[in-house]
Amino acid sequence: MSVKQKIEVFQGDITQLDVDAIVNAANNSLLGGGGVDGAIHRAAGPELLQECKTLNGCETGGAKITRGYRLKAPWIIHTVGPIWYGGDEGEAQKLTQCYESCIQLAVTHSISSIAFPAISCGVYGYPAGEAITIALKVVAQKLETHPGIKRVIFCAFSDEMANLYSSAIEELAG
Ligand code: AR6
Repeated sequence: MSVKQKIEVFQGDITQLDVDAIVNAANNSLLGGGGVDGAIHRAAGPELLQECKTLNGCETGGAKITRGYRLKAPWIIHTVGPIWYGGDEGEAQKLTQCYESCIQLAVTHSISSIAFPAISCGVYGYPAGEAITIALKVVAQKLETHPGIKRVIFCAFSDEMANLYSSAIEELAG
């Protein structure tokens, strides 16, 4: 199976997905927030916050894993994307690290299917096109070296995001 065949787009609510792990676009506290973070905490239930309180937060670009509780997904990988300050503050490097950190945790937990939201593309203001280019590049590279990951879903909330993901996937080789 080619890398391209392992990647798909889903438009809708990430909390509904039946995958081994969904990724949360969290903040440094890991104690919840708005956007996709709020949706994940609501859907997973209060046990998630209890576990998150034991994690001591997470640095930007890093990732930490918890159980999925009431979600279909048994795991949640929480990562913290960079806030967009215009592009000269290492945003691209930090966003790259987010995807790398998530894939690394997926590998160590034998996770074979994973869904990503558009990390940093909401409240944190990262330009969507640039963020999606980074997401696709890092994930495609990592899939080459980690064959245990069989399926990656990019979860778009809007039509516009879904179209951006689809075009970026189209451009992948193979
Ligand atoms: N399913 C999939 N995608 C979603 C969902 C959902 N249920 N809800 C929103 N999105 P954001 P960030 C999309 O703001 O920019 C939180 O308060 C949304 O349309 O959730 O990384 C955290 O606690 C957008 O495309 O995350 C942090 O403080 C994408 O998810 C801060 O926001 C990410 O938007 C993180 O900001």
